[in-house]
Amino acid sequence: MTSPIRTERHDDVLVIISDNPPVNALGAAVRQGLEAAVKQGIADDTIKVMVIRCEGKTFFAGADITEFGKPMQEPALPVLVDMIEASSKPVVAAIHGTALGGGCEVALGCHYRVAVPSAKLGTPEVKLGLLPGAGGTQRLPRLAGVRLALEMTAKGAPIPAEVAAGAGLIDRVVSEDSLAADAIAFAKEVADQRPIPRASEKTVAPDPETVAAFTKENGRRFRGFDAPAANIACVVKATEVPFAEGIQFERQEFMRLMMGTQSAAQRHIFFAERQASKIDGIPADIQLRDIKRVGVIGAGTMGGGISMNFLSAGIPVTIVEMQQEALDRGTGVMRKNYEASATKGRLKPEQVEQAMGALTPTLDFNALAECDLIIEAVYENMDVKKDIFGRLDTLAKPGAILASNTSYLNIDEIAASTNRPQDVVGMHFFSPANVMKLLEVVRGDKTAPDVLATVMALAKKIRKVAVVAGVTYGFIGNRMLMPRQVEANKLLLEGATPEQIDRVHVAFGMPMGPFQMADLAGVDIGWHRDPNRIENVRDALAAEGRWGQKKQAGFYDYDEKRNPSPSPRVAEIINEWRNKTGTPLHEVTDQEIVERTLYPMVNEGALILEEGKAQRASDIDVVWIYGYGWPVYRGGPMFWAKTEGYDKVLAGLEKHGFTVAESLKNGTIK
Ligand code: T1G
Repeated sequence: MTSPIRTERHDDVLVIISDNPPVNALGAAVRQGLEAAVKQGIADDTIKVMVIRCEGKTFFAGADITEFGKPMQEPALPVLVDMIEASSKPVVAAIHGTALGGGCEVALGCHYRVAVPSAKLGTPEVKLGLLPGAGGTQRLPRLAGVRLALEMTAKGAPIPAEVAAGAGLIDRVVSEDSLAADAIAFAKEVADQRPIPRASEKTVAPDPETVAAFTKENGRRFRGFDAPAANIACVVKATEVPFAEGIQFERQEFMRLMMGTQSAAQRHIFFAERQASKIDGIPADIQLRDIKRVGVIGAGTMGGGISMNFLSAGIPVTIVEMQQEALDRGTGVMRKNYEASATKGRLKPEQVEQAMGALTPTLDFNALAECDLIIEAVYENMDVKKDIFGRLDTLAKPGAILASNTSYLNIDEIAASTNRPQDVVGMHFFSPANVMKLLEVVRGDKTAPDVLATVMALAKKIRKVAVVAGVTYGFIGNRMLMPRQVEANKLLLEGATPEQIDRVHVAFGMPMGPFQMADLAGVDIGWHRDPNRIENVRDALAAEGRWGQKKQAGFYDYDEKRNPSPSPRVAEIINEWRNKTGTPLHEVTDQEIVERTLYPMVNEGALILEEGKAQRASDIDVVWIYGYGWPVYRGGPMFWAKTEGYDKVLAGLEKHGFTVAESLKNGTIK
């Protein structure tokens, strides 16, 4: 097998080049090739200096994650980085794309770093439940200081080359299109400079105030995660002990995290997210339809948010409404959202104008005739949607994709109201649609393969994580939400309180529990609006105007700052319904709440898979991580069920009388 590493000589400069697509992951062959090349450079007296650079779209994007959990082949990355740093001849890292994780650590092991302006450096291991395990936690603070090291390791966000240069991590920012030549020129400049700068030989002073401030600022963000604290502890160690001792501590912490369930879960989601974009049975190189202009029907909260995704990606949008007032309100909210991002420095004012400039608001439905993709985002009513798709059928251009943003309704039934069901697909965005990353792409019986592939590819362009769902009521996410809600409502009558059930879900790692979520979304959502027809606790609340946060009263009472507190009136209503339904009281434990609200979701997930309404179990995990706030360190409901143990889940479900999916019974969930 040819090595992914080759070398070139440029006078007395040895250039070591990695070509390991797609992201130059530091797999065994790359490490072995690098080791051999650096040793060659050191041994060759005619070589004065070395440059390490990569072909393709990026510098090393980290250790090869697919090797984790397998026997490690020599040299291990920490050993390789130490060897590069110990070299008696200077080594220059030439960086483009994203120098991430182990790739960033290789660069820190080099004596000098040059980069193109568009390059980024980062140590995102924390997003895999890990920490930089090849000396990054010890070299980074020594080169860039405590604060930046904390930002990069514990939060995992990459930094641009300019910022890295300002922090002393990059010695020169070279021009975008001449990295190879500029790196060689730079190498020649430093070839004879002595002493050779080694990060491990530098020191960094303790800075407890900065550490305390950083930890406090990020308390909420790090809640439930193991890795951030370990990253912080390693950076602190770098300020307290000699390099070798710090490295030992880093190694120990790295192995502890690597063996933990959290990292396994987060690595599962890393690959699950990428797997989700692959559609079974459709070739990866299928011809996609060209989407130059998008039409959106409805300028409400969803329509506006959906439009912003395309405008932010540079795709012009035609947005249609029935009344001028609704149109002005909708486009006004979009501008306000953009301006808010600009105020926070996330957008430049000219980008706001560019995005809003690409928007064509209109009351003329016929303007949609020029669109390549039309997304209907009106309220959930089948007749209204069928009428809209019937009209689109007559005016949309041939080959235009017709999509519905319905959260529940039957896409096949909607498609049947046209003569082009092959062009109809579901695109279920999550509110707020310009923020939430998940997109459920609903594949109808007749949806054409190129329509599905086009929408999945478009999702990447608008920075969404797309998952294919089949036609079933509520698709993947909402269908699994229903058994949870049914059981939560039952548990209220049996003796649990909204606070207890929500506390169990928050302790589990969810951003909020079912009743806090109901109050945020609106207790009146989906309510039949007949105050005389009271069939359950939720109806009783809605009939009393307890519609949630917006009314400062729902399952909780709210103060003017929207802080929730237990509601005596709600306790009364629950009590009334307990008596009305004759539901016996019993002491509800936290474990029972887990067994009756989370296990049924896993069961429903298994049924969805058995019915072929999801391609794979990992897709279900991606839906819950990106659409419903399931804690990523638990890997999603299906992955969690595996770590929990299918037998335990099965026993819990049977104990409470649930009909269990066959695949869960015999442990064959795929
Ligand atoms: N190892 C193995 N495969 C990887 C990989 C990696 N590090 N990074 C990407 N891939 C695969 C990915 O699965 C996909 O495969 C293809 O490459 C393209 O990726 C000791 C322990 C670099 C920003 O966390 O963030 O170093 O689906 O679709 O959108 O301290 O990939 O085509 O079969 O994401 O252009 C730390 C992970 C590792 C960076 C490119 N590094 N990668 O994004 O392409 S831990 C990371 C990314 C570590 C050391 C530790 C992104 C990217 P497939 P893609 P992209």
